Order: sequence, then C-alpha cells, then structure tokens
Amino acid sequence: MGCMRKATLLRVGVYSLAVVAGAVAVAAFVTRPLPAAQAPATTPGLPPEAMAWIPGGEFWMGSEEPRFGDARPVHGVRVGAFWIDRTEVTNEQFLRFAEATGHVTVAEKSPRAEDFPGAPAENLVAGSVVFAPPAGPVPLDSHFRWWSYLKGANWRHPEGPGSDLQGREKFPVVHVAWSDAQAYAKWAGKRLPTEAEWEFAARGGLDRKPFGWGDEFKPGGKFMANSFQGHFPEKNTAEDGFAGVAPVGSFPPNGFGLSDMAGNVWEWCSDNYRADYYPTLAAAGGVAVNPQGPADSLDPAEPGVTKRVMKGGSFLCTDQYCSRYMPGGRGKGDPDTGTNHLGFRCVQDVPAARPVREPR
Ligand SMILES: [Ca+2]
Ligand SMILES: [Cu+2]
Repeated sequence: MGCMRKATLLRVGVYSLAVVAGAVAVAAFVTRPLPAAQAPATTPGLPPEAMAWIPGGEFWMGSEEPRFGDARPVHGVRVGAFWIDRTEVTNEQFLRFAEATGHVTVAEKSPRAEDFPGAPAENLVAGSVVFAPPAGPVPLDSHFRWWSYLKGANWRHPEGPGSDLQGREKFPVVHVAWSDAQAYAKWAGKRLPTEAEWEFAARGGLDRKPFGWGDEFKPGGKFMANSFQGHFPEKNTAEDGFAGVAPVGSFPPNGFGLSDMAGNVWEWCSDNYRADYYPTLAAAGGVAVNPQGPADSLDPAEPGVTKRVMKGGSFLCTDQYCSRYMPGGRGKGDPDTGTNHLGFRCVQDVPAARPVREPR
C-alpha cells in the first residue's frame, strides 16, 4: 500500500484506480551462481553511532512472487560496502534535525494552488495522508477506501491536530516527503540508500529467501515484523502487539543487525521508480554494479506522475493485499506525499572506499 497521492486526494477525494498495467515483460532468467557476500577482514574505523556495517557483495535482487509484477526478473546485483542506520529514523532524531535547521516539512506547508491544479481552494490546507479504516469490509479495489487527507496531520501530529509525539520519541518519524528525508540525510552527513543497497541490507546475508529472516513468515509461531493481522482494512487484531506504528527495534533484527527492514513503516530510497527497471537491468546482462535507479520515472498505473522507490512495507501490510514486507517487493510513491506509514533510514559511505562504479 505504498501509492497514495496527496494531489489526487486534494482534487477529487474519491477516485477509481486506473487498471494496473499487466505484468511487465519478463526477460529470460538465467540462473548463474553468484559468490556469497564476503565481509572484508576489518571494518574501516569505528562504527558511526547506531549504524551497522554492510560488507557489500553480489546478490540476487528482486522477487518471483506472482503478485509483484515489477520485481521480476530476479537479477544479479553488486553493491559496495556502506554503513546503514540500524533503525528507522525516529521522532527524537528528526526533532534534533528540525531544531538544528528549522526545517519545515512538506506536510507542514499549505499546498500551493499552482502545484495542485483542479483542487478546490478549501482543500489547499496543510496536512497529510492518514490511514482511516472503513467501518466494515470493503472491496480491495481502491485504496481511496482507506486513505484520507487529514488537515493538520504532519510528523509532529501523526494522527492530526489532536495527536503529538508524547511517548512516541522512539517511534519512526512519519509524514515525511522524499525531500524531507533527503534534507535530514544531508544534515546528518548521510544519504538515502539506493534500492539495491536497501534490499541487500534487508536480506541480512541470506540468498533469495522470501523474508529477511528466512523461508517462513512466522518461524516457530513468532512474529518477525510489524504487519497487519485480521481482515484488511477494517479489522486489525494486532496479534503482533501493534495496531499501528511500533517503536523501532520492537522485532528481532536481521542478520546484519537491522531492525524493521520488514514492516513498521515504508522507507524512502533514492531511486526513481520505473516498473520496467528490472527487465532493463536483466536485459543488459551480467551483474548490475551499484545500480542507482533509472534516469526517469514511469509507473504505468499513474503515467505522468514522477515517483520514487520505497521499500519494506508497513504495519498495514498483509498477505491479503500487499505482502511487501518481503525484501524483494517494491513500493513507489509521489515524493511530495508523506503518509502515517512511511518513513526512512539513512546510509553512509565508507570513507576509504574504493570507487564502487566499475565497468560491466
Ligand atoms: Ca501490527
Ligand atoms: Cu503493504
């Protein structure tokens, strides 16, 4: 459930989704052995605070999961080494950034009429997109049945003007636009991960497993991620302990020591989103070295809307609808639209790294 645009909500409120374009052409998938990721003998210097070392390496990226039309084919990718935040950026971390810089997020500013043609003037009020479950079961044909634009919602007020961050210091910051995440990363001396880096990190050193921890969603009956149980979207039984967002690190970390790489909140990546990017990479042959995403964006479901990649799924992900807590799944979003299930984490380059761009 990663694609909900503020612009559309502001304009019409209720809207029928365009038919999602059929599965992208699948390039021939040739199974070739890739060397397992190998950690260098030593990590460079002291670990930055609260970051984990990702050794880099080659891996199979993407997913053959039938519902993920844009994650095929699985293709070989190499990423360099980097540091990555062990957790999603929290409210207290984002508060330090906001206080240090005076940064005002997109959701805190009134939408400008020229940016939202067709929106009635009374709708041009600062706010953000929140999950608002319907009273009863609904067809899963349109996410407008459970998303709405809430005036006054932003990262300081996640559920609108009546809510605040009291007791939510360790929760992931939400309602951040892609540019807000970029600004934070720059301030922190970091950057957003590429989609390839993010997925390599999320796989925790495992090879082509459906989940970041292995083969089963609930190994030994144990929840490994904050997702949605019950009946989507109206009845969340919160069997995993959380009906909404959870404090970071509430579930077991993966093999690289990273928490919440599945579920909790979606995480922005730096890449442009194109549904046909993986077939393009696979068709180029060989191993894609440190892919940075396509030069432009195309989502056949909403042509003309530039989108960025997001990964990991959220507390709203369920196998009834989306299942994108699987590391190979891909999300996409309008960079100006934050929601209450979308956040981010950052990466940092290794200072003494060799150049990671190599010829194919
Ligand atoms: Ca949950
Ligand atoms: Cu989902």
